Amino acid sequence: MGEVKVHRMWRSPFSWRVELALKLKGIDFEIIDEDLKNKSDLLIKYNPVHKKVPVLVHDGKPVVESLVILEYIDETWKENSLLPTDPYERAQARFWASFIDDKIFPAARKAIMSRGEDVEKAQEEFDSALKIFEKEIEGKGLFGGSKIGYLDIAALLVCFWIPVFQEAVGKDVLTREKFPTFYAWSDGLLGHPFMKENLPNREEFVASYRARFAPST
Ligand SMILES: N[C@@H](CCC(=O)N[C@@H](CS)C(=O)NCC(=O)O)C(=O)O
Repeated sequence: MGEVKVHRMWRSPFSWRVELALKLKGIDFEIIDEDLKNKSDLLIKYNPVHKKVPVLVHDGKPVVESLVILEYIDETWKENSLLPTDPYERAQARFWASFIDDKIFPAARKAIMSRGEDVEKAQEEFDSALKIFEKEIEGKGLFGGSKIGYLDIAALLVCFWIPVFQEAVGKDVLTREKFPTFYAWSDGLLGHPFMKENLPNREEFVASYRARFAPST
């Protein structure tokens, strides 16, 4: 198995992806908490391009970018596979994971954080990205079938973190009224026994995000 370390920040949703994937695989790992306001020399050495968490260090070798790390984990430890075996389905999973990271999450962040004239435009961008995703998940269960897969882990960014983030900031961007199909799917994922056991405590998360992001009024 070798030595496995994860440089992370507790509040980072991208870090949680890596921790959850390792737990699904039953891999023991050491957590190294990073202070992102004062990054460690090791973090900068391991991730000189982006200088971000998470970084997985396997036997001294760093792997960066959460989606790349998920694939590395899946290829290194074969038990409980995360990606589908079929090449077309694998390609689809990668496509939707990138869509979540490149379109849905930035649009949500913008919609939650923006003020004034930008609010409406940001919300429209988010709505249209989420409607596209809703079409993909409509009537479906977990992407991993009966178990959690790569895209389920990637999608936690939308299912868990966006609702937490919006609650902390006090701005409803992703509501049950507007996106019932999404929430029906998301409730299934968050209600999975593995997620219930391993996701961080929601209230602690809201409090932490509130302290970090809520407007100081
Ligand atoms: N695309 C990256 C995003 C990672 C990311 O944004 N990490 C944040 C914490 S959530 C970070 O390290 N930020 C530090 C910085 O921007 O200086 C991934 O998937 O790993």
